[in-house]
Amino acid sequence: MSVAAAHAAAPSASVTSTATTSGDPFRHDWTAAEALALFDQPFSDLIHAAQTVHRRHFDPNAVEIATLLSVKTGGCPEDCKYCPQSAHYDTAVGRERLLPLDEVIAAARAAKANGASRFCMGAAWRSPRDRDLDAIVAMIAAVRAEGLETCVTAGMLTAAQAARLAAAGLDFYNHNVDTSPEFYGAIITTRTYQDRLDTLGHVRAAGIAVCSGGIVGMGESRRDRAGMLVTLANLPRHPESVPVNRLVRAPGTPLATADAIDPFELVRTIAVARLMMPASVVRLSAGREDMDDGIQALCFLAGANSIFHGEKLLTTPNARPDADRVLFERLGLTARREAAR
Ligand code: SAM
Ligand code: DTB
Ligand code: SF4
Repeated sequence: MSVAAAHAAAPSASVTSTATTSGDPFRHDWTAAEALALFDQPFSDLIHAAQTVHRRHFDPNAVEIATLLSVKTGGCPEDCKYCPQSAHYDTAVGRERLLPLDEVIAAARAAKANGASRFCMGAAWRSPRDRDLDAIVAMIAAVRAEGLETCVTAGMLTAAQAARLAAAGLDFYNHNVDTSPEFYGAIITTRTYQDRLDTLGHVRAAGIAVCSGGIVGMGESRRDRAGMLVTLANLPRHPESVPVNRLVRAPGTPLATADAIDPFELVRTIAVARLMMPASVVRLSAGREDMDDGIQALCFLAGANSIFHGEKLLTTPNARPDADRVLFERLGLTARREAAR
């Protein structure tokens, strides 16, 4: 199906309606077959279509720079098979304490000095306890005071917890659906897909911008990648940010020896995300450490317009900052400054 056809297609009678209540101009009634048809196009057609849509909504040469900091590392009770922070697996990551506020502020200053506009704080929790939130609220205030957008990812939230984070001024909450509903059970058993959707609903209802995406390269099929994007695009509003992570195969995790995904399939996933969620910021997220510049350039061409910049992701190495600077120069990319909402 061409993009024009995909965008013009009337909702099929068989579609379970998840149509928008927000009145935005975008589709929220995608079927898996439609998403798969986008993936199945010849590569050049797909990239051309995605770049065309990208240009309607964004400066194609501007890429948002976000920096990650793990504020509470390791010892997580969840069993996410990809994650080096899960207490279920014997990995190089140990359980650490919650970072003190002054260390968070120092990291935020360094991130800003290195060009970041967004500072994302991650905690290896199933869900935060209320006293954990006290610390997170203080971090949000301090990072905002440094002139950075704030993002937190700390597991499942109740409606009341989301409201508390909103009152603290949090800009974004990251909570990924990770994969399709069908494949999810092969990756995580300690919380359900619906749990994730419930948290996203609480975040949205609280007025915090939603950051939600997933991981490719976990052994899922193309249909699962399409299904993940259908879940995200059929939310009542598209997430403002959509991270697409390429699995970091962390030693000790059950996915340490997963087959590497074809890099063109990552590019296709970004392109289809761009087509289905035209105005969302799509982040080429984890997995850039050993990604060659040509593939990264194709990801930007396909509509990716955000990256994590800095030595480290949460616990694993990121692409080297000096390599990012050279890549931006070679491609004529600039840092995207405006807020994503
Ligand atoms: N504990 C919280 C949660 O899972 O909601 C927040 C932190 S968790 C590390 C955030 C996200 O990082 C996960 O949902 C997953 O999508 C991504 N992630 C974790 N380990 C990864 C890996 N090895 N490769 C790629 N992405 C990964
Ligand atoms: C997201 O989608 N990717 C980031 C962020 N949200 C929190 C995390 C990537 C983690 C990669 C493995 C690690 O460094 O532990
Ligand atoms: Fe815990 Fe998050 Fe890692 Fe899952 S992804 S094990 S919830 S830190």
